[in-house]
Amino acid sequence: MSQNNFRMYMNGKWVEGRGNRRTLIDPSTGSALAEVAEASSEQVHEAVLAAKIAFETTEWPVNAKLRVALLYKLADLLEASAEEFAQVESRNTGKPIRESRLDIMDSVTCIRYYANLVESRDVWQKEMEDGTTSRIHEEPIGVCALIVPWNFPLLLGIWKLAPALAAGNTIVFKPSEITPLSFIKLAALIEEAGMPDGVFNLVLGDGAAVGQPLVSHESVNKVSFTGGAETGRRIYQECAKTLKRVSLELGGKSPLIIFEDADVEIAVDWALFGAFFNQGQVCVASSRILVHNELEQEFLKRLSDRLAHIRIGKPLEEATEMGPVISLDHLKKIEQYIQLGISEGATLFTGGTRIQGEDGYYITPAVFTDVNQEMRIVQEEIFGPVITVQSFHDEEEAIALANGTKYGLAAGILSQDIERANRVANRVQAGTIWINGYHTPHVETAWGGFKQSGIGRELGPYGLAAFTEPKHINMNSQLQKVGWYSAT
Ligand code: TXE
Repeated sequence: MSQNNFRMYMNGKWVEGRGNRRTLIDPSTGSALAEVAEASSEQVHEAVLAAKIAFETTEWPVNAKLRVALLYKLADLLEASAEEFAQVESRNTGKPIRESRLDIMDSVTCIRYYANLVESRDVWQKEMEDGTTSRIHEEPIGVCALIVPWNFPLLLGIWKLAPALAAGNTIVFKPSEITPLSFIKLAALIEEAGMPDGVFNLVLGDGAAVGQPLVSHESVNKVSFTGGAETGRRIYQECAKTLKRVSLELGGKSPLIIFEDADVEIAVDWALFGAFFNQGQVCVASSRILVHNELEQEFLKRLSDRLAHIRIGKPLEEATEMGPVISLDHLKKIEQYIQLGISEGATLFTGGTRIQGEDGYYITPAVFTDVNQEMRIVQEEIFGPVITVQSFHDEEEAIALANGTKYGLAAGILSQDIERANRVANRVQAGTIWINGYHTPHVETAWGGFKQSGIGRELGPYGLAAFTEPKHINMNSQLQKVGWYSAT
């Protein structure tokens, strides 16, 4: 790794943080991975200032060709070092290497998508009934603060960075304080791609010392945040003070509905994938399984057989199917939820125990049965390998259970009756619904939540719109009198 590794990138230079020092931990061993120097609040201010000056004085906001060329170059550079990035991501987060590889390739695809979208976008224009012409320019917003969590450090960052840059904004980027390594590495590629100074700035640090001064800075025009619901609410309030534009992606409690005509083997396969990908630390994880009562017993039996064979292991080993969770604090939080479920009267059907002799943050996938809709383990996001299984008798009950939380991020429906699946999809309140599938985020579409899962959408044209100000220009080609008031 280069000497730039654990530094920040601001105004085209690598700088040493003057704030807190943090030891990053390898979640698969519990031992130190790296030392990072984080930003002081003064350095946050310097980063915002650099972004503001770059927005006001460079050609970045007005030269789409320059932006498109740079994004294509960045995608090529990232693709060329994909395996290195995957290894860094797995070391820092604990996710199995095969999952990190997917994240990196999805990141490359996303950067290319937004380069192409901007390259092929025309200005909307129309002759109006009154003889004037209207056109709409999509202008960048200005300085954008992008704040991301630890579960998909590179990919969730790219979902914001690629459209924000493509639209012509300048950026102050803050990764999670516990998983900054892949974005530090990406900053080196951004530099290599030839980014003008000040357009992209990387600050390191936690929410209190760095996130808060960033979000409240008067020169930040837009905040795009992915993370916990509580933090999201706090950021929304802070942004209201200066009417900053805000996008929030805040997680969920997503249902997977399994109808009686589904093949049990296939249903279990999707349930495992939906619930335990990335150790269940996924905003759209299918943490609530809703299964038709005729199928419930067979489903549970097959589920526990399959769970017993999941290969839990070291993130960099090719055979590993599940790694550790992100941190000791998070492991304890998951365990507290498991205790809560038991004290609420649910049955811990299987799993939920630490692996003996392991210093890493490993826990076996947990399944709760005998749950009801009011329990906190059904209502609250646990964000780990813990699922609840509820049964239903008919379509109406399935829809009521699916919609019965404050969240509305995603849902899955498994059925051979496509007409019914579409009917149910129309009534489930969620930003993404997979019929006979789960998890795949198609970059051309939309990603985000109904209800308290957030505000706004990422990906597709929606992701670009989140970083633009539409400007309507109406033009009369001749200067004529309006003639509204009587002549004297
Ligand atoms: O998230 P935080 P945490 C959920 C999940 C998890 C819980 C807490 O349930 O258990 O949130 O996780 C930055 N101003 N999700 O504590 O605090 C912080 O430094 C500005 C769901 O890790 O929301 C980090 O970069 N920034 C979620 C980012 O916000 C602040 C993914 C996320 O951290 C800040 C992750 C502040 N005041 C957790 N406080 C999803 N939607 O997928 C913190 N940050």
